[in-house]
Amino acid sequence: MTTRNNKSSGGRRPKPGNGSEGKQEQLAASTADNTPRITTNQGVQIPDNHNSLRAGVRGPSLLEDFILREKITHFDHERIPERVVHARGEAAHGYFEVYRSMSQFTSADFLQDPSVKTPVFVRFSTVAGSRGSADTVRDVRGFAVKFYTREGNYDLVGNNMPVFFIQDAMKFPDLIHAVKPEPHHEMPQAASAHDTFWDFASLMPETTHMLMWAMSDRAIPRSLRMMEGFGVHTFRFVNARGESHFVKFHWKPKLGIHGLAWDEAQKIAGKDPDFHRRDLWEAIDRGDFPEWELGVQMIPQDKEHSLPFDLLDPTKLIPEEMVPVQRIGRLVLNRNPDNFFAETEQVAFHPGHVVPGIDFTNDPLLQGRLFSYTDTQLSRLGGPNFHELPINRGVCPFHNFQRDGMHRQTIARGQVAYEPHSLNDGKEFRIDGGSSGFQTYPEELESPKVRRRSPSFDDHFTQARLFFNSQSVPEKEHIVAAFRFELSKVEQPAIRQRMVDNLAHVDEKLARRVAEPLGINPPDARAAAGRAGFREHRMKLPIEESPALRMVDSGDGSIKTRKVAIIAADGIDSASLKPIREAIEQAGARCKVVAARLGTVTSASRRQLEVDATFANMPSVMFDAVLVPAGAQGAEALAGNGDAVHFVLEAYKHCKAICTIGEGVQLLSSLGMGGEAGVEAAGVVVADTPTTNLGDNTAALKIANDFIAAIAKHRHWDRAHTERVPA
Ligand code: HDD
Repeated sequence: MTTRNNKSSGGRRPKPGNGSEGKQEQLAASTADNTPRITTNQGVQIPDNHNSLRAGVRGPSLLEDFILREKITHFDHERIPERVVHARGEAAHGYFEVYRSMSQFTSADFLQDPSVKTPVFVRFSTVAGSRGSADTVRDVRGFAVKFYTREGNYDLVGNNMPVFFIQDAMKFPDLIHAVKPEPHHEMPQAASAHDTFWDFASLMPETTHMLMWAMSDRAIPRSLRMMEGFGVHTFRFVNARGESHFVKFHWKPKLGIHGLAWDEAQKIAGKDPDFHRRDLWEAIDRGDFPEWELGVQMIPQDKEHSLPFDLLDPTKLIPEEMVPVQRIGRLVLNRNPDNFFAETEQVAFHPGHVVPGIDFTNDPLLQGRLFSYTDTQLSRLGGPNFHELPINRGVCPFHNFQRDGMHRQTIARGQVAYEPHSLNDGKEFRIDGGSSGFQTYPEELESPKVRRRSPSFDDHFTQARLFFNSQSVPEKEHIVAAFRFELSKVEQPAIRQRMVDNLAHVDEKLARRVAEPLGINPPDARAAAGRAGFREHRMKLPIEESPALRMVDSGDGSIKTRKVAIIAADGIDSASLKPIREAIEQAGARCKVVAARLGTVTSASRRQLEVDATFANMPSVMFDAVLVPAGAQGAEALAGNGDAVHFVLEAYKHCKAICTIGEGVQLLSSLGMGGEAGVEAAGVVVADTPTTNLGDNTAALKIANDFIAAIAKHRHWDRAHTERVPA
């Protein structure tokens, strides 16, 4: 192997001058390419990589064979423990730039100068599943950002939901034991729909707010590029004068916040378990760099108690209508990793990796996290020197007197490894305070030690209600359906009952509807109130709804990077298809021609159209929209092909934009509802074949624009008659 310094196998190396090259150059020094020669790890050339050394061609292998021994030994030890949570993940390199100096609020170096681009490495993850589990399971998504700043690494280790299940780190092992596969038979994989999770959740009403999020479409994102991120806890900004503001961090995706249909998510888990990973990789690879804006909600130190809930309680969010989110910078992901293990697997995040100007609060969940993340790397990465791994190294120098340990790489020179000392160059060296470096905010604390929850954390339902009330009608329906699905998988009726009893404190009707198909009694709010752990002091919020908590209508209305399937068969009309395809591609969508088999299809005018995928290898669940071309013979062939019909019907069921041109409408009539129900449904564009041969493609553009508008809505959740389409 030789080290290398440019070409990337997956993504694109950023052009010089974009700011993230400092980290890239550092990584390049540790990066190796394949060469035409192979050697042992000691550099001795290996002449034969097929045969072990043996006593005679049919004799036993010899222990002497150091080449075989080294190869097998290395292989035997290739695996490291997967992360105890967030095991399944994918990551990318990029940069962050601040829009304006935030010096009024924080001295953090990377938030001062808009001309500075700070390199970042971002890892997304699911929480409960193992490393090989499917991407589209119902779960929280991790959103961890490592900023390689000039003053040290800063990690913002957040999720795609702004609250958490529990209030105190003491309960984290219990929560995770409950959600992970059950210990006796290790089922189910990557799913919360089982007894132990809901047993725990129903006995811990503080989970209620987060459960509402986890049952919403936020838990089944369409793409990692289309989800929000949150720091969850309240952190602290501290400026150069030592003044503090409480701060909540948000990541706002440029492409909007979009979810999958649950049936779609489940099918994708089988059809393409790497759906999110692939989507992220491919987008970056073709130059569609994902972007988020960093938002902050800030509250001055002396206004700590001005809100009707406790800022230290991680089961609460600050509604944006109460404290607006200020967008202060931009995150761009522009390069795929070169090696999954070396980068994505070995990256070690830690909420305790902070830089001067950012500090913690006393949130008891955060406080526990500050211990856990270094600790877990010790068993995961095999010792205390994981900061020396290329992906974890800062871009600024580091120096201290920590020494040795497994896999130490730095060769620290000199006689002294302690402080104070005088033996280095004869001068006395001593660190004894001072105003530079990381200064902990000197918060005053005077209270007795107690092992008790603050009463200000007691209200477990008001914000859960706010979340539910804030959803659009289809989003509420999805929450009801998700609760029903999950609880229907719970074998113990008592657990189902306890859960719906709790839900009655969020919304009576929600609880009743969830309970209906579950074979249990109607919800009993009073029973819930009588149970241990139940608290409801009902904070007074100045708002009843927070529109910012909805997903519908988010984003900039563009269709950039949406995937459109053009389904095809011999005899389609390629002339009318061409301008429509061009228009939607120009608007940023990515089209693929899908047919019964690979190769080409022949249009009615004898043109050859390249086929990108088949109905079997890229079913409708891999796309956001479907375009059915005109052409009598083509439409007939498609309507006679069960896979093609299923493709369109499934897209219809999953509320995706559908456009049929001319005779292509035949596929919709297969809905079997008689009449025009499908044709008139929301998000379905039915167009006559435009007469492009007259050189006037105004009609084609009108069809394209209608289709673009339908795709931009992402999914038409209020579409009628979807229940008539078999899943
Ligand atoms: Fe955690 C990983 C996010 C609570 C203990 N956590 C981990 C990752 C993310 C989060 C995104 C994956 C990082 C990566 O990609 O490598 N965790 C959160 C959020 C929490 C949270 C947003 C609540 C607001 N976590 C939490 C608690 C504890 C942990 C309360 C323990 C007391 N988390 C861990 C861990 C992990 C981890 C065991 C597993 C792998 C790792 O740290 O590096 O230490």
